[in-house]
Amino acid sequence: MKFDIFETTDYYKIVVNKYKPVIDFSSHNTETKISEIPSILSEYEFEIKNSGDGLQMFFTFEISSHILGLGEKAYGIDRKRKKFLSVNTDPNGYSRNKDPIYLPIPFFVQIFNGKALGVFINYPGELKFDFGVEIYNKTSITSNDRALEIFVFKSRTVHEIVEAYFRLTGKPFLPPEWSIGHTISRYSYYPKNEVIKILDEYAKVAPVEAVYLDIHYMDGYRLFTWNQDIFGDTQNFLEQVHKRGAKIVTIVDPSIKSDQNYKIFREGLGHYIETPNEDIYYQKMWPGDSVFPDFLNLSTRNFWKECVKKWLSQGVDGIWLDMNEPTILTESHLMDGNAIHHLDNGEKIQHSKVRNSYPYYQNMATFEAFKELSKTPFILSRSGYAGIQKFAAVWTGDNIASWDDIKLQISIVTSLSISGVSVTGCDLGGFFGDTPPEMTSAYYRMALFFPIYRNHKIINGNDQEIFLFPSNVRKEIVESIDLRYDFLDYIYSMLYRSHKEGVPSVSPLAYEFPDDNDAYYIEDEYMLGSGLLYAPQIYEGKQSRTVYLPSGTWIDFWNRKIINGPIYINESQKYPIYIKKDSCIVYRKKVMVYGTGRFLLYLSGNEIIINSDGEKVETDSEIHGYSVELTATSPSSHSRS
Ligand code: MIG
Repeated sequence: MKFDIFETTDYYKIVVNKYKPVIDFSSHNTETKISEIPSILSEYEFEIKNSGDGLQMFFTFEISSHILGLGEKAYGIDRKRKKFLSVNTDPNGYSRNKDPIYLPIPFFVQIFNGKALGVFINYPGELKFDFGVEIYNKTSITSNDRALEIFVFKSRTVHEIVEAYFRLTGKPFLPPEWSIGHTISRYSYYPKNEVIKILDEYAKVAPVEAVYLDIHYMDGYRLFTWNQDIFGDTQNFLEQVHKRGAKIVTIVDPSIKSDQNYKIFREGLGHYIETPNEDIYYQKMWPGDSVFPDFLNLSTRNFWKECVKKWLSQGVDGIWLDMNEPTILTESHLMDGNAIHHLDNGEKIQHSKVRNSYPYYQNMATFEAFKELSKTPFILSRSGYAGIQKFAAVWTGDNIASWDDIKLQISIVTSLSISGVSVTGCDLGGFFGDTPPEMTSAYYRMALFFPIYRNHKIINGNDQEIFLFPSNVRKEIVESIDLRYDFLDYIYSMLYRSHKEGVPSVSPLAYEFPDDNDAYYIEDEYMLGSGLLYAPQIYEGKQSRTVYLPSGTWIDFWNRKIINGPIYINESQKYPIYIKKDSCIVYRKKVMVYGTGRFLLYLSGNEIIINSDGEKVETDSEIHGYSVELTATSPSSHSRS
C-alpha cells in the first residue's frame, strides 16, 4: 500500500496510490507533505488494506458513537449500524430504508464521547460505508478502486468539521428570492393556456413564485426545444407568466436525441460519452435512442453552456436538471460502467470510476451559463456529488406519499444540509401516489422552513393544486403558506448566511446539540439556523405531539413563554416554534433579537448586521428591529391574527 499524507490547518489528506482526483477540491490549498502518521489516525486505529480490486479502510467505532452526514439517504439521521452504498441511483420511487438514492455524499462525522471525527473520501465511483455492521466495533469503507484520497478533518467538534468541509468543497450558491417562495410543478403542465389558467386560479388563493415545466413542453423530448403545438408563440407565453409575477423553470435532461436532423445532436458530435470501442454510447431515454454529453470534459461543458445560454436568453428563469445521476431507461437505470469519459488531460476513464461526478460537472456548466449572461443562477438538480452546493439547489426526488415519508423528509433534507447541500426541499404532497388533501396539508406544514417549497406530482397522481381542495384543507394550507411568507426573510437570511459563511441552513437537532444523546432520536423536529426550532404537527389525526427541547433556554414563539431544556413537553399548538435564547429571527419584516449577540441577516437586498439591542450596525438600509424582552409573562405576544 503506497500513500502520501499532506496537511493544512483544516485537514490531513491521505493520497492512496498517487490518486489524481476527478474533482480536485484541494488544489488551491497550500499543503505540506508529512511523514508521521497523525495522532488522530492512531487514536481511531485507522487501517487501510487491499481488498479485491479495491481498498478497505477502517476506523474504530464505539458502541455509543453516532454518525451524521452521507448526504441524501432515505434513513433516519443517525447512520450507525447501517450499511450504505455511494452510487448515484434513481430508485424508481423510494420510501424509508431504500438505498442508494440520487445523491450520496461520501462525507460523515462520527461523534463519540464529546469528540468528533470527520472523514471525506473524495472518490466519485462506488463506495460502501459500514458503520458497525459487519464488524461490530469498526467503521469500514470499501472501494472498487485502489486509488483515491481521504480527507480527515483536524477539528474535533461537529460544527468545525462541517465548516471545514464547506471550506474544502465550496460554499453554497445564493438562490434568487423567488425560488424560495411557494412554487408549483406537475408532470406535466401544458398547454400554455392551462398554465396561465392555473396561475390565475392560484392568484385567488395563494402566491406562486414559479411554475416548473416538466418534459412535455419539449418537441419530441428534444432538449432546448418547445413543442410548438402546445407552447407556440413562446415569447408571448413567457410574457404572460412574467406579467403574473411568476417565473418559469424548465426541466432539462442530460439525454440528447440521437437524430441527424436535430441540430443540437449534430453540434454536440465529439462531445458524447463513448463505448470502449470509441463508438458513441447510446441508450433509451425519453426521446428514444439518446446520447449523453461527457460533462467531465471542458470542451463538452462549453458546448453545453452555449446551449443553456441560448435557451435562457428567451426569458426562461431557471433550469431543472433531472435524471442526471445519470439515469437511463433500462431495468437497472445505470449506464454501462465501462462506458468511456475523456478527461481534460486526454486521459480516458471508465464511467464506473467517475459516475458520481457527472451531475457535478453538468451543474457547473449550467451554472456558468447563467453567470455569463449575468443572470442570477437558479438550478434545481436531482443528483450531485460533494460540492454540488456551489451550483444548485437539490430536491429529494421521487418520494412516495405517506405519513412516514413526511417524517422521513425531515431527516433527508437536514442530512443533505449538514453535508453541504443547504438549498433543499422535497416534493410537497409526495411525488408518487394519490395523496389525501389532509396529507398534502401535512407536507406543507412539515416543510414550512425548508429552503425549497415546491408542490409536485406525478403524471397519474391526484391533482393537488390547492385551489381545488375542499375549503377546510385549502384554508389550512393557505395558512401554512402565509406563515412561511411571514418568515421568508429569516429563511432567506439563513441561506445568505450559509452562502457567506459556509454553514448549513436547516439541520437536525443532533447537529446543534451533538453531545446530547436524546437529540439523535429526534427526527420529527428540525432547526433553521441555530436559533429556530420547529416541531411540526405531522401525525395522522393528531392535534398534539411530544416536543423535545435540548439543553438551554427556549422561548415559545407564540406566547413568549420561557422553557428551560432539556425537557419533553406536550404541544398542541398548530405550529410549534421555539427560539433559542441569544438568537435573532425575522418575522413579518421585523427583526427580533432574543437576548444578546451579533447577527448576520439579509433584508431587502442588503446584508445587515444586528447588535443585541435589535439595532442595525454596519448597514445603510432601513430596518425595524427590536429586542424581545425575555419574560415569562409578556402580554404582547404576536399570535397570528
Ligand atoms: O420519473 O420528468 O424526479 O420530478 O416529474 C421520470 C418526469 C422522470 C423524475 C423526476 C420527476 C419528474 C419526472 N422524472
